[in-house]
Amino acid sequence: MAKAIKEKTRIDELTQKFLKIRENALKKGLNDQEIKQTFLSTDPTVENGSDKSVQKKGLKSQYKILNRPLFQIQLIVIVAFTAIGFQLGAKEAVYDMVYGSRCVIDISPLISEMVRPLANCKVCRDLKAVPIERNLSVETFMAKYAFTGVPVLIKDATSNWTAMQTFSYEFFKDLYTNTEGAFDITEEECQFFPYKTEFQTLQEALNMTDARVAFQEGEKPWYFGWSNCHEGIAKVLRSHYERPYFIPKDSESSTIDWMFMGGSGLGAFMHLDYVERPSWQAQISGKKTWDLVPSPECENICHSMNVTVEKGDIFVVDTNMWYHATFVHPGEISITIGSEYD
Ligand SMILES: O=C(O)CCC(=O)C(=O)O
Ligand SMILES: [Fe+2]
Repeated sequence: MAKAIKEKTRIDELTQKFLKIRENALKKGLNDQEIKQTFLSTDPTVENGSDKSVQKKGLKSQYKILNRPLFQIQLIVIVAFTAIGFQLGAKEAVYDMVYGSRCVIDISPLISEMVRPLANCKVCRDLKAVPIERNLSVETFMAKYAFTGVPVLIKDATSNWTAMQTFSYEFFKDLYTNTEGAFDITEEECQFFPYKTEFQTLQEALNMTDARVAFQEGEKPWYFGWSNCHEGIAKVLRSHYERPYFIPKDSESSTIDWMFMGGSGLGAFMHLDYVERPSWQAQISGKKTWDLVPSPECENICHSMNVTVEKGDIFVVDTNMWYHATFVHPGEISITIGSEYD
């Protein structure tokens, strides 16, 4: 127990130090995109976020950054802390504690936070509410939302999906239990977010007592999320939903589906993700409110907003650009499925 407390204190210290370093780096005017490129690759075609032209421009100066003494010192400190973190086995703990967010880049999330590309605050300067659309055309979606960083709620967008009648806790439980290797691959290659539960794996989460599943009195609440990377499961899931009608047919969509499921109250706590692309999320059941907060570099320019997503709606948001938290409304259990697009 004492060891665990000591370790937690060390992780806390480590976290604080990392966050401080990043704050200082930003204050000193370092460009996140440059730092990211320096860290992540020597491949200047690696892009992240929505405004690709801006990022390409930023790449020119990426090599200069290595000559900055401040950056050299920071680089050493970061690498040292990361090494300590990994040695302590703290990667996962730090990850859960600070972020619990989606991440496809296999590096410490603390580094992710330090090297996150700066958002283009112009896109949200005049935005006071999340736009709501119906019958959204592909052209309008592409022009106004797809890669601009402006979130959008599309009403009644899932009407012909059989997911609406099919997805439930029992459906996922049966699907995973009856598909060989599904739980194993989820544990090894996908992500599982326990949020306000004690579960460590999807298998545990899909093995609750009936009383808890039904939120009976005295039972602990639950809300969790996971990604699917099992081909067979993906096939089944995709037989129940389609690419949202407003996303162009030739857009490259991720093969990974994300599901979030649970009862009323806080869903995901406020966080920012480190995924390569913007996402859509369809509300299959229940009602959920998203709180959106601009990233720190935009906080004096852009406004925080919230939007309530009802059954049948699809919400599109760049989760790399907007801090987000979710709250499930009382009533029907909330079930969502989503993915990324390009
Ligand atoms: O649906 C939720 O509760 C959280 C979703 C989320 O964090 C995401 O899609 O990035
Ligand atoms: Fe997220």
